[in-house]
Amino acid sequence: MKKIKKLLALSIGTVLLASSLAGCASKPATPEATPGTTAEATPEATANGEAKKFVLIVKSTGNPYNEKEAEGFKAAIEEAGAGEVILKAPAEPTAEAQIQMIEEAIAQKVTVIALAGNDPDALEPVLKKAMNAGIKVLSLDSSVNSASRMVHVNQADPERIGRVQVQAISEMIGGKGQIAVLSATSQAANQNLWIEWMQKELEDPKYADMELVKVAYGDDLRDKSTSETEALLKAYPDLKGIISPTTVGMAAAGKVLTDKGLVDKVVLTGLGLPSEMAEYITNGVCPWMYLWNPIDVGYLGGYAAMALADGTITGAEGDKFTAGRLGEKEIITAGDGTEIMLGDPFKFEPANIEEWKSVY
Ligand code: RAM
Repeated sequence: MKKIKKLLALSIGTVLLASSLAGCASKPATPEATPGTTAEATPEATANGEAKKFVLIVKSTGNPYNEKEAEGFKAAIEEAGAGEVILKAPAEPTAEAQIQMIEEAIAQKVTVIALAGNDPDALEPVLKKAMNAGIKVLSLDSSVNSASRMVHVNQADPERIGRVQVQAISEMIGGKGQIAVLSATSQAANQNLWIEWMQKELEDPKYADMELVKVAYGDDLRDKSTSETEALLKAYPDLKGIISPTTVGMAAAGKVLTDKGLVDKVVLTGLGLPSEMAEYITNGVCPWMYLWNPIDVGYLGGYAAMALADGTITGAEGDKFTAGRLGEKEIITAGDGTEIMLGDPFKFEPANIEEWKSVY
């Protein structure tokens, strides 16, 4: 049996308690055995006798974060024996590419479409078409607008995710100097929301000596994220720090700063994948960073998909379901829609990065 480690399920209460002192959970739970290793159950069938089909469309290919998310989604559906899993990833992180995949899923008469949206609004017509055809739709990781889905699976509180990254960089640079943000695409709902919270945090007078000079977009593409980092360094020779709220941007910026020998001159923090960032946490380019478990984002999405498919939940506030090893989850209202919250971001630093780099 394939041996992939996973996060021990933590109750939200435990995480919040652990995080209340540090602003974020400082120590992730201990890694343990594989998700989805329970004996395979027989797939459930729909009323017409066909196996239920669960589609996951991630943002794009070539991003290990998305692969981990897909791994968790697949593990959830398979351990419950709920039906067929169809994993899709467009070559580019665009709405157009996802629209085409959603049209295909509608034609295949799938049971559920789960997706990390590449645009909050552009997918609305095609996702409404899917829901009108009886397909259950949910977003995870990156939300689509509330008219386009029944519920959203949120990795962590966007306000905390945004604010904690500014607090971190301020501590790293002594509260003084120019900073920049290296984001994913300009349409990504998750990054855009986190950046809004960063900007709100920066309004606090305690950051009066810090200046956000630019938000650059690497589009979650390695090459573009690399060239955008280089462009930032060139345009702002006094730059003191980069916040990258995307795992792709983090890894690219970590490499650029390392290759240019900028350790201790320009610091990096943000949302990084331990497997990609261990090197840069160890060499000091990134003193510490944050993330949640992307396998769990997918796994929770998988259980939410099954609960929508069998009618346990409709996406309404107060609906409850059991998400496998993550335990009971309740749907809450957030903004003008509803969502299911995974937990709180973890802090990764020299003391725990070795333990986590082989997990995700
Ligand atoms: C990238 C993607 C993903 C985001 C993480 C933090 O992998 O943009 O959507 O949640 O970074």
